[in-house]
Amino acid sequence: MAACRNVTRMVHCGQIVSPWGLQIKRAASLSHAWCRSIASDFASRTPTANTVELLGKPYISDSYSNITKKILSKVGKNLHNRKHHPLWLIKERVKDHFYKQYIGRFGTPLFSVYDDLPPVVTVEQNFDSLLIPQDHPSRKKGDNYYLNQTHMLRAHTSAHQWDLMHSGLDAFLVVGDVYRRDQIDGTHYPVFHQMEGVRLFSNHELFNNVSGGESFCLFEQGHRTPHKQEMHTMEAAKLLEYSLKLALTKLVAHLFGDGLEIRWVDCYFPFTHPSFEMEINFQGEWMEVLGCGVMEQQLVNSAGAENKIGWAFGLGLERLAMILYGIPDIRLFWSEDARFLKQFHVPHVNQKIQFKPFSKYPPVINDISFWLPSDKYSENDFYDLVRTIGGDIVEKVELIDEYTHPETKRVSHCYQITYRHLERTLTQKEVSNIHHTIEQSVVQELGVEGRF
Ligand code: FA5
Ligand code: MG
Repeated sequence: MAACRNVTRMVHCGQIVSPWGLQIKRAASLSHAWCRSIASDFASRTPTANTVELLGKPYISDSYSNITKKILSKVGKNLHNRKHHPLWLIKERVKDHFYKQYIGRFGTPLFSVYDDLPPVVTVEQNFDSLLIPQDHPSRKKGDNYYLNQTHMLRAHTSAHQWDLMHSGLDAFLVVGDVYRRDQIDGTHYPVFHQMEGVRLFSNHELFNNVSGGESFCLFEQGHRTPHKQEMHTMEAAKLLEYSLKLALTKLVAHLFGDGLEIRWVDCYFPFTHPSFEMEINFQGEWMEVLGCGVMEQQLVNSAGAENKIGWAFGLGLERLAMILYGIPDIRLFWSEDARFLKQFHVPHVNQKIQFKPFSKYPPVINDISFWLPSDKYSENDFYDLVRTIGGDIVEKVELIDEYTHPETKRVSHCYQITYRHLERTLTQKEVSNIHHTIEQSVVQELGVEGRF
């Protein structure tokens, strides 16, 4: 117990924050104009007008298709498999931990690792297989990148859970690039990398797992580690929760060592119950690094593992690497600048690295205001458009003012766009050109009325 206190300080804050709930508030479908432009953008690089070829396979475009060229250009980069890239390093560190910590019956690693499953999945894999209802807001076009009505770029590595369980696996990790239309700031990027972990147990295995290992103070602040005797009477779900939090606490303790401040936040996923997110205190702010939970039995059963129970987690590799190596901005992971990449050329994956930022170049900040259209408007459409035109020189987009006209009831939004190049100083002229293109496009594509 005492040793544990030095490793991490756990706070179960009990507050209900649902990422899926947040999406409910933000989600709205794509405007038709934007959709059309993406489709034509798309068509220009395809063999026939309405087909796109991705990773060697053709997909017929339809009204769902909304993948931009910028996003397409990231598919196949596989940063997590590029030796010495920080995402590769962190993947290897986590793998190393799981290999050493969990040994199977024959002395071989318990968890098998899949890090090259293609990112194109069916809508069924991404949603239906995980019990996500047809009308769930996380399916919205405004939040995802669809190839067409049946195929999409995976929005999470959970898209592979069902298939791997169905193939008979009880313990596995999946690492891959995932794609989401999301807000723009230093910790969100439309393409990022997740690691999924799934572990299934028989009742007997579960009891041995939680009562056999060393005790770890998961439940400070009014909770405590249960005694072995008590475990006999605990419900399987409680034991699973304990086993899950134990595994994840050990992982972050292995990665970060002493002095890390973490907390568990209750949340909601359709495929786990109970569900939690882990947050880590990063430079004075709480940063969410993973989602996890006890797997819904209906899901486990449907994958053919009726005699098993289990837990799963999905962690954001960029977020963990940012904390571990002190990387201040998520865009840096895509940098080809040797001043960035060279810092991760270390002989051993567990070697300590503290990223030394090269000088920070000055930002250029411009605002954009417009009246929203009377019909649907989605902030994610706007963010996607800004990212498509501005690329990685856009550091942050913030809604700084929202105004409703007292008589007409029309709503106006004012966003502040921070432009900053990671490798050089931007000129006001080049930013003005980009900003002007955004102004024009936002009117054409999203049907807003400019207040420029
Ligand atoms: C999920 O994606 C769930 N599939 C996780 C899960 C797996 C739950 C298994 C239960 C069982 P969430 O949307 O919270 O959950 O994303 C997981 C992590 O991905 C986040 O904690 C964060 O670290 C990372 N992440 C999410 N969005 C972004 C983004 N736009 N940019 C960078 N990292 C992100
Ligand atoms: Mg989340």
